[in-house]
Amino acid sequence: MKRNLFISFFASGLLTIIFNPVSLSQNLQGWEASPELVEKLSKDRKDVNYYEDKVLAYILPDPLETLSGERIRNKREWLKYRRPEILELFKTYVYGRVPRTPYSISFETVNENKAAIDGNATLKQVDITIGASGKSLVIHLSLFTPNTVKPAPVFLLICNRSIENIDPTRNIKSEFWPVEEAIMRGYGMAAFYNADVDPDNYDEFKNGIHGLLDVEPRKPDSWGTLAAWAWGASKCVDYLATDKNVDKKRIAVVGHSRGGKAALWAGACDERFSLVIPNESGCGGSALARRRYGETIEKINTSFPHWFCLNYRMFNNNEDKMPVDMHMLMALIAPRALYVAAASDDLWGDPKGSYLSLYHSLPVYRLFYPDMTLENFVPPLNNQVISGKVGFHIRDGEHNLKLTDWNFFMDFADKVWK
Ligand code: GTR
Repeated sequence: MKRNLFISFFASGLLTIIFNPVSLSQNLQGWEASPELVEKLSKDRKDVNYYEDKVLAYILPDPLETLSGERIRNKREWLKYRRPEILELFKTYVYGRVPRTPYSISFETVNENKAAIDGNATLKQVDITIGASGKSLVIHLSLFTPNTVKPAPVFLLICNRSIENIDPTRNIKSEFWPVEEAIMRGYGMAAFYNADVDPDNYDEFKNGIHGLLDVEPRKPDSWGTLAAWAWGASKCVDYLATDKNVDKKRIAVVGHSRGGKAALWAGACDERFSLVIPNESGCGGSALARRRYGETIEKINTSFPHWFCLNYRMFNNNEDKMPVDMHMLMALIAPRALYVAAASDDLWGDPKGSYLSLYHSLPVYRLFYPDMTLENFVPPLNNQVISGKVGFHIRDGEHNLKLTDWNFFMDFADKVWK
């Protein structure tokens, strides 16, 4: 058996990862990208790397060493010094900072049905109205809670797909938000549509919540659209925490792809989320940027100039200069629960880089739970791995959020929440 990963601590405190290009055999140790798929995708996009052996050696910043070179030795030091420092780095260089503009917030239940889902659930549709600068916007939150479990743990989905995917009437049922299945398992399901908070296009930040709160001229670290969606998820928790049907100690934030990036950032910023689930969130989400595998910072900043703060562009083709990488974003979730999911055909989103982020967040998790361990290779397809407060699966097939993924999320929640 070949080892594909060596980890060594240098005197500088930098965590060094050196990849050996020899591949692991598929079934012996874990998942690897299908060579046929790699060939096919590489033919279509010559400018994108999908070959594992072309991933160059890289050095990850050490989550346990402060910018001034001090070693973090325990959870107290982590929470006091390094966690706030890393959070600031992500605000400054990646997602941007929420402006301090004052705003009003109010909640109105516009529809309530205590006999939803064949009498098994209560549906509430709540308008969350945000007011500022003489303008207002409404986040339409839908919430189903099981009638047999009160208060119920709840999954909040940041919906980045079309609004039919979160149909509160349940005339349209989508695997993207499988309410019926969750209710049967004793979980509540909440969702909001990301565009209620901020439209997903480059509009010079004139619309959505930016149009209300960005009263000062924008700066290189002003928030982008992903941070706006994450903020919207927090406004939903402001409401959920007031609802007697909801167990406010057990609220998860879930997102897929761009919604997954926002979910991860929401989880980092808002400690009221006790479980954070980025599904196939790839570049700017769960995947280590320094691998430059699939989508890269330069590509994402070009295609989606509104997602991140301007400072993030400094790292276009310059990933090694970033003071953070995504393992540090995951570390911000500790000691809370974190579940990372990937899909085998989604090489654009770098499944392996997503798993490695989780793996390299463990030194921080171990400050809280010393026994947590993970293998240093991606688990086999459709196998959930759980260690303490973290979990991972890679599902076979396309880039999507499916019932299979949700079932794994609920299996994980069963363990960490119950
Ligand atoms: C892609 C984008 C990814 C991912 C995806 C999605 O086009 O490059 O980063 O966010 O969209 O949201 O489905």
